Amino acid sequence: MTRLVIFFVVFSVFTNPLPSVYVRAGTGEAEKLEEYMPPVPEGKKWKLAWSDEFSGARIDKSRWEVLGDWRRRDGFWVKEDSFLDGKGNLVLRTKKDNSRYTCGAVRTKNKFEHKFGYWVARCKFPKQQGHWPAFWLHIGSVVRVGNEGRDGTEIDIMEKPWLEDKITQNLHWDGYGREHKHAGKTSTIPGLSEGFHTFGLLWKPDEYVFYVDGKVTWRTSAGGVSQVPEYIKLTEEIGKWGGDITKAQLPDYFLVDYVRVYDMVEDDRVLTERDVIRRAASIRPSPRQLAWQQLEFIAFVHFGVNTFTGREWGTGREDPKIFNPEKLDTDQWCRMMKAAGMTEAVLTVKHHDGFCLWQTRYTKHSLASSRWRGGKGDVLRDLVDSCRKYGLKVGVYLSPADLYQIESPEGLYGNLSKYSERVIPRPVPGRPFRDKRTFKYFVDDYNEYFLNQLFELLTEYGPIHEVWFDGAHPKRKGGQKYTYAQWYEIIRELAPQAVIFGKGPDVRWCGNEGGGTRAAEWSVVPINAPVDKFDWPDMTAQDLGSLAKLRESLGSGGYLHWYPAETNTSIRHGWFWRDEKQNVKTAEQILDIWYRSVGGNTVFLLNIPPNRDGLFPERDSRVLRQIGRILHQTFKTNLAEGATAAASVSHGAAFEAANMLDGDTTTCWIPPDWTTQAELVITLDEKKTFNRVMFQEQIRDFGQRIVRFAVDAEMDAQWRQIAEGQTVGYKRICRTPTVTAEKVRIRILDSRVCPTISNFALYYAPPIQTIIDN
Ligand code: FUL
Repeated sequence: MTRLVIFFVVFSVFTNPLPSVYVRAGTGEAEKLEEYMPPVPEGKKWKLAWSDEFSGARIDKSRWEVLGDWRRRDGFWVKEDSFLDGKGNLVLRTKKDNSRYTCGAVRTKNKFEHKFGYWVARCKFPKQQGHWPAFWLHIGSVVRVGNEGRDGTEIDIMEKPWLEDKITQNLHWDGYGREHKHAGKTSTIPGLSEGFHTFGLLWKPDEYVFYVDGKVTWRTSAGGVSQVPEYIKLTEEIGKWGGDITKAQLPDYFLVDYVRVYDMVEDDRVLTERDVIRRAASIRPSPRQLAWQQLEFIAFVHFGVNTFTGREWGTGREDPKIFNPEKLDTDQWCRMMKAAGMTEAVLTVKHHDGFCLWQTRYTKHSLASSRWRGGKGDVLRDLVDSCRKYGLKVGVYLSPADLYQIESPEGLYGNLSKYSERVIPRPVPGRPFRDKRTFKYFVDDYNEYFLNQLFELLTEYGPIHEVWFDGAHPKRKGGQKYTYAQWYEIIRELAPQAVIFGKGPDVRWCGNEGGGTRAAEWSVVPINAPVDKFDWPDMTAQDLGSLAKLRESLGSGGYLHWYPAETNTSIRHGWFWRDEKQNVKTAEQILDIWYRSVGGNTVFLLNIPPNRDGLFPERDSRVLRQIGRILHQTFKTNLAEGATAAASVSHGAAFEAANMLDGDTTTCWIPPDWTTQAELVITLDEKKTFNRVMFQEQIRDFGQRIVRFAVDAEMDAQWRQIAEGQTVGYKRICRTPTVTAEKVRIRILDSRVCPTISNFALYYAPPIQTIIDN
């Protein structure tokens, strides 16, 4: 920051609050705060023009240029001193590097240059002398002499060279030489040196208004007010103005939670109904979400020390010696999963008790300390090998909650360790990694532990397709925070194919553990912050995605996100095997959930807990075999094979009704836009008897659109309704009375923009008992 002679410095303790308009805003951490916005004239509103919430794992190079490495005043700007902490903050570090003093600085030059509006940053100050943080605007034309500051002014929204509760705000124009002009004001604000504070500038064509924490500190038109776009600088600088750096205890940190720039715009834009509908219909799954959805029916395996104690939640104080599944046979698990028609297995590699089911390098609290196979066994390795053999995908449940790390004296959870830059994976003597990639993260001990474990799981066990983050917390300690942005980043790097479930952006928990499903299951839901800023709370309400919900959210600055549901429940009463008195659901009960979940636009994750031998118990296995047989009997023959289809209306030759019968789920029937109702008649090659009607939307390219439908069968030359329902999405399966007909009709009663159907089939499900008895 340029700092020459300060001509007139006015000291004041400020007390002049303005009438304020408040909007809700997120911060780097889960905490919410009310953000001050300057009042706007009637008919105007603030619109976000640019921002960075610093919520990722790395500085966004499309927004910022990181400065360095070069000399700056009495120190150096070096790139490594500017980074994100994974908790939503930009960190500008000041450190001593041998004999040099170094610090961080970033700017938006050539990336974001803008004029007028409201500019605000939320910052937390360093604690040591000899250097100073600043939030300022700059442009090359500041050096132009003449025309005063109108052709470019350095605008210092905040500089704090002092350790006291005092900042200074300044303007510099007409260069930095003999013609240099300056105006400034210093304000004392009690409490400023602690915690986060906001520093704002309202830049109008004829005036600057400076704010601290939403209160005006200075109003001025000095220099005539810059009329040209300028860029943002966030910097640390080392020099005597800040005191004696040799007396500072380093490193020291300047944190910035966000920078936001708002424009004042006309407030005439009310979202029309069509705007909302069009937005909703434009949201589509990512390729990994689509691949996950196509898995349909997947297995959950809760296994660990709880299996041996009979507890649902362990304590973290279990002796690893109790883990001894002598007959463990993951081939048997996989045979049963395959028999049931499942496609993936998600194992609790670490449940809340913290005991690890793989050969981790990072804790003793694992099967390496058990008697099982002399401490050499690896449940995840066995499972991965079996899954590969049986053609199943693999997922890992890695519990963020960790009671062993909370309870044990050397535990890392909430141990108040300092955040610092660490290399993932941390090398462990004698246990080299084949994968030589490394990552640097600014983390504390527990987050480092978690990232190290993710590294092991995602590089040493072949492709992992789902990473399951549970939201439950039996206990908390030390205000432990999770650096989710870093977790997500390392997962994306190491397992780009994997969806992140639960506390993460890809797959939503259905909201209950009993196999409950929604009549209307929307995969497009509103979130009240951008994806990289949202904290993924559990969504348990019945109505998540109706048009009313979307409108409400969009109207208050929200976003729409493709966030499909996974229905999870256990075949047993409880997630872990307890004993053989434990209730096991019947095939009929499981199939009921299967129809509502797989046939209701969700993926069904069914838990089967192995017993103390390490086997799926016989009672559970029998049910799995029955389910598989029933599903096979029902779905082996598509009775609509050889049928023809006609639509009341189609959007040209590429989107004819025949597409829904061609066995290709990427081709589909579509009517013209804003045809929200339509009829499709499917004529079978002969009369058929059926009781299941299945159809799918083409979600890959067109998202989810159907709001309400009915299905009719033609009997005695009359259409009779046999089913009705709400959403379709990836798949809808209607269980209908058993009817014999040659023609079936789908009536789309309401849809967003227009419906699509990519696939249609009819099946006959024989009475369950006849299959079970055979
Ligand atoms: C919950 C956990 O607390 C249970 O123990 C179980 O793992 C279930 C699937 O998720 O939140």
